[in-house]
Amino acid sequence: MKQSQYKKKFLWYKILEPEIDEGWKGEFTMTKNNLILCVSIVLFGLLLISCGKEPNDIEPNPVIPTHDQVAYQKMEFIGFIHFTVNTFTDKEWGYGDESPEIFNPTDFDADQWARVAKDAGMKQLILTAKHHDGFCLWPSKYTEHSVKNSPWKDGKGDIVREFVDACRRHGLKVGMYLSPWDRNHADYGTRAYIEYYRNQLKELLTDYGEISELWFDGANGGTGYYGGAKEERHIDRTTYYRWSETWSMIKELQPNVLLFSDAGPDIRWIGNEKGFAGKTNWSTINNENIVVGGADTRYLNSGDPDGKNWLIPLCNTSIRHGWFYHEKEDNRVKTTQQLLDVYYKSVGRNGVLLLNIPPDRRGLFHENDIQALQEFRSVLDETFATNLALGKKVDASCSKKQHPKFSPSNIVDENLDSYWAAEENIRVATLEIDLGKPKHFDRIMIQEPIRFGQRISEFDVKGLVSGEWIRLAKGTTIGYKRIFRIPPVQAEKIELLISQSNNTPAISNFGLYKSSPREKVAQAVSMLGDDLYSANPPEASLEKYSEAKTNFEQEPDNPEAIIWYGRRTAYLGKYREAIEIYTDGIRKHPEDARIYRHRGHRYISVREFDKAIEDFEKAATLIEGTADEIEQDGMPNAQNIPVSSLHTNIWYHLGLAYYLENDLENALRIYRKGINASQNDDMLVATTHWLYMTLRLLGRDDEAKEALIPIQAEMNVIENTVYHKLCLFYKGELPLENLTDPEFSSVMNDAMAYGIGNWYFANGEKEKAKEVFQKILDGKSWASFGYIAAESDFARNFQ
Ligand code: FUL
Repeated sequence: MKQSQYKKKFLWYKILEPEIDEGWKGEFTMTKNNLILCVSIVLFGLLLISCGKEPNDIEPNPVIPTHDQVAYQKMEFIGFIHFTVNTFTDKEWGYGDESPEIFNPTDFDADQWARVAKDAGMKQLILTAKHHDGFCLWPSKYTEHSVKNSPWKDGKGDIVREFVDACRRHGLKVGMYLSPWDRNHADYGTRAYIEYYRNQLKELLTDYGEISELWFDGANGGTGYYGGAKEERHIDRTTYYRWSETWSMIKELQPNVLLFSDAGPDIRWIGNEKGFAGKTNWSTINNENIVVGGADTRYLNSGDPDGKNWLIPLCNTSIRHGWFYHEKEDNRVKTTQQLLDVYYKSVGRNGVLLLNIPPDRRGLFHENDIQALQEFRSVLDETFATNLALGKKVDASCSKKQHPKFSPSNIVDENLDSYWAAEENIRVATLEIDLGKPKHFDRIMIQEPIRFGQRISEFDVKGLVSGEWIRLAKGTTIGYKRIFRIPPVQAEKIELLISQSNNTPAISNFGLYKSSPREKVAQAVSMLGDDLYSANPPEASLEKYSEAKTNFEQEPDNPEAIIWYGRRTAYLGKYREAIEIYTDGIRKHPEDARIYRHRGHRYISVREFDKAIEDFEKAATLIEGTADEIEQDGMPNAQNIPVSSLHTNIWYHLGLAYYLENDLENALRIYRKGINASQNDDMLVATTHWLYMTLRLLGRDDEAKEALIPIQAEMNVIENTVYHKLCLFYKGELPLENLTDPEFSSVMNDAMAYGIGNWYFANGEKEKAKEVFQKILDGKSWASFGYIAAESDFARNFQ
């Protein structure tokens, strides 16, 4: 029974009460009706006794959030506004000598900020009342370095006031960023500055109504104007600011304000400016030894299961590359997909997302930023519109006291206050949701009732798919909210298996969703800064993938099954997932060179060349002294004859990874090994082609020529005809016109085009090379080696 129904029952009793009293007041005769009434009263009394009063909540953990912290976490999404003289100087960090004269927004409108933020779903805005340059957006009486000496509104304006008023009009909470580092102030570095800083805090906390958050940044870059001294001033981060005194002073002025810094005391930095929380993310942490501006960012990123302090993990990032507005970034606003990615890695990992939108020189959010925000919001709303688990039947391995207050069905009522809890002293439990019939979904959302602390540290989600239970997700922490993006699946039952927790496990909500068709997952970011998405795979690849997946599920420890599952996943364009499959495989078979070789290949696809090199070097050590073996082809050639082997593939891809990193000496060393290991003409022409180009780029033209000697027009090349032709062209045995063959697939064309472009480049014809590379980049096959090489060269030479 749901908690709400349970409550209704007690209400009913209360309604009955006065009527019963009325009955006793009147003259009593034992009529049939009265008898029924008496019996009912007795029975009802017995029922009440048997029910007892509502049981207490579960025992809270030793470390729990305050009421205000829970409310803060529930906001989920808030906004940051970086606005100051930097907006007008095109800088990220002002030196501190900027004249207030330059601060003059032409069309300032704080209502526009608040309106856009509100529509995007933000619940609070934080403004840089003062950034590192020291310029104050309010007319502070403690400095002349402020709006009061700017031409804006003839020095009579107050950005902070207008900001606060606009937020209140739109129902947004207000936060302030007051940079501790002040590159303008003459006293920075002395005790007098701390006095100044505290006075400014007092102004902000007394003159502008309720402030919900104060943001204490940890940056100190040393140099600055410092009242004209123009020198470098470093402070001792552990002692200089005397934070605990400042924080106590603040809490006296406004007890409910929440304080952010690396060390809290209420909200902590997540440790990076991408806005990504760790997959394991505890809200608990030990802040005693955290130094503001000098923290271990990995510790901040994951929190600490043994932490004695509850600090809300705050994930801050900017919608643009910089924190302040720069016109040159107008077309580099984060895309909807990038914003969604940030959302899933922040809110979806027990964090609060703080997204910065920098106003431009008009004093307005730029149109491109607004558009990105609006689309982001609408996609998110679409994805989470329908919870497929809502109201479904839920069973649990056990529920505390078998009482409705802890009923498993509370997890599918979308009510954050109700929750399911296991029996006391139980740490391992299972919840099963019956969806009634198979449902399509690709997002899983889980929430813990964090007011009792964060408890769960290991869990699995399984789905009953075509009669078989398969794992859909696996995680460590949950916290306030955990969201998984999984490959689309159709399941009719779901199991949440909690295998580790530090106290009685409890869940407040569970949701399943089908993402908006406008959501995509970027597989990689190109070297030119673009998100790379995979196209929809053909039906045939999906079928083969399903087969490989089934095989893997039947034999999850079989290395062949792992490799094929990874390969088939990669053929769908899901390189990230493939990498995870191999990573899991490496955990099971750390000495199997093949799995490193395949993972390395996919690291190349997603532009993580360092990791690729590491994998191939490891594979190379593992194959030392072993006999080579033929590798089956995932996409067989016309004659269905596999042409590559494990050893040659390791050399070939390792050489390529070095080549892409422009580490040509190492590429050369490896390609020579590849040539030695080649046992057929296909591998020989392919490796020779890359070897030749490497030598040309190194300016070793004679050796390059020599490398081509074994390549003849008559060879038994089955698959790598492109490389064969290119080598003949390099040799001067085939004219350029004969190279472009319309029958080649685009992947092959990229390889061909890259060879030609690079040949131009090595010959000093840079413009022609650039043109060819650009053509490749205009195409869509971003995972082909020709494309990746063109991208790498283009980024290095022409950007
Ligand atoms: C950093 C600062 O240095 C940046 O300018 C920005 O304010 C960011 C939010 O914090 O530490």
